[in-house]
Amino acid sequence: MKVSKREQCLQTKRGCTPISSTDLTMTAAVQRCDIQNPDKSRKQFCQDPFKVATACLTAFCLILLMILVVTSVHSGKARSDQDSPSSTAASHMQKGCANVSALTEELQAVKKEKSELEKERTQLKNRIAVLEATPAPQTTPLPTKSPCPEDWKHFNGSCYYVSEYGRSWSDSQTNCKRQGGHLAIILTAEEQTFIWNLLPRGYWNAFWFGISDARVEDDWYWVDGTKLVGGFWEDGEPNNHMNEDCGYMIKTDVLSRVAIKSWYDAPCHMSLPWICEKPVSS
Ligand SMILES: *[C@@H]1O[C@H](CO)[C@@H](O)[C@H](O)[C@H]1NC(C)=O
Ligand SMILES: *[C@@H]1O[C@H](CO)[C@@H](O)[C@H](O)[C@H]1NC(C)=O
Ligand SMILES: [Ca+2]
Repeated sequence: MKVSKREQCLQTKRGCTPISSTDLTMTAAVQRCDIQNPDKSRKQFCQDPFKVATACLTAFCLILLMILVVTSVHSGKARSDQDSPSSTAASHMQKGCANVSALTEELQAVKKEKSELEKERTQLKNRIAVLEATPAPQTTPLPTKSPCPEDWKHFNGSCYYVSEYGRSWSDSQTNCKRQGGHLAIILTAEEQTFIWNLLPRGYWNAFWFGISDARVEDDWYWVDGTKLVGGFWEDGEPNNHMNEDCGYMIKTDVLSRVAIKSWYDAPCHMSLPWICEKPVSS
């Protein structure tokens, strides 16, 4: 329905004067009270429009204040609620950062160690390669390989052999010659001891060696024609007890007997094991 300008004007004139042209709700309220309560409302409401506005504003202000208070309290509470987790999170972050730097340092240390170990590994590999390149036969067979044939023992440039069965002194010498040697010629205590240590112990284990006085009694000569000087005779030997012209040495079960007092003279036809000697690799 269209309200004419005149009618509007009349209504406005009849009612209260509007506070402002924009305050339409107020105008409407004023118009309503005009209709419903023409006397009382008009006096309370419309006669004092400024009071109403003040009340409205005050209420509005109070509401605003309340809203403000409530929101501020809410947000404050929320902030305080958030505060502790956020602060712990921050500390966690700090710790994490510290941990990260610590771990980075550790990682670098590990990397350094790794490179050093790799260096060491390559060095060791090189050493192994060098060792493998050098002829191994030089190192291993030396201790095992004797300059002497099997069953012969080496000492000071000579090889020594102890027979396992008996022959006469001259047959023993023949046997040694056939093997490229002679009955043992013993010139030093060391040589005597070395040979003696090769011999097995027994009740009266006797072994021919290269000495004889068959040509002239009590004139002892080695098989190579050189004259005996000294010797390692047992006390009281040689005694030519039964025309004994050949020399042997004993190694008995008596532990107190010694190598350098082990020579005896005996009949040359006796069958005894013997000791051969020959130079190294002749
Ligand atoms: C770093 O992390 C380890 C576990 O990964 C933890 O035990 C240690 O307490 C942490 N250190 C810091 C400073 O956060
Ligand atoms: C080793 O042999 C040499 C030459 O035959 C000799 O002069 C030396 O006395 C011997 N040494 C020993 C300990 O028998
Ligand atoms: Ca004799």
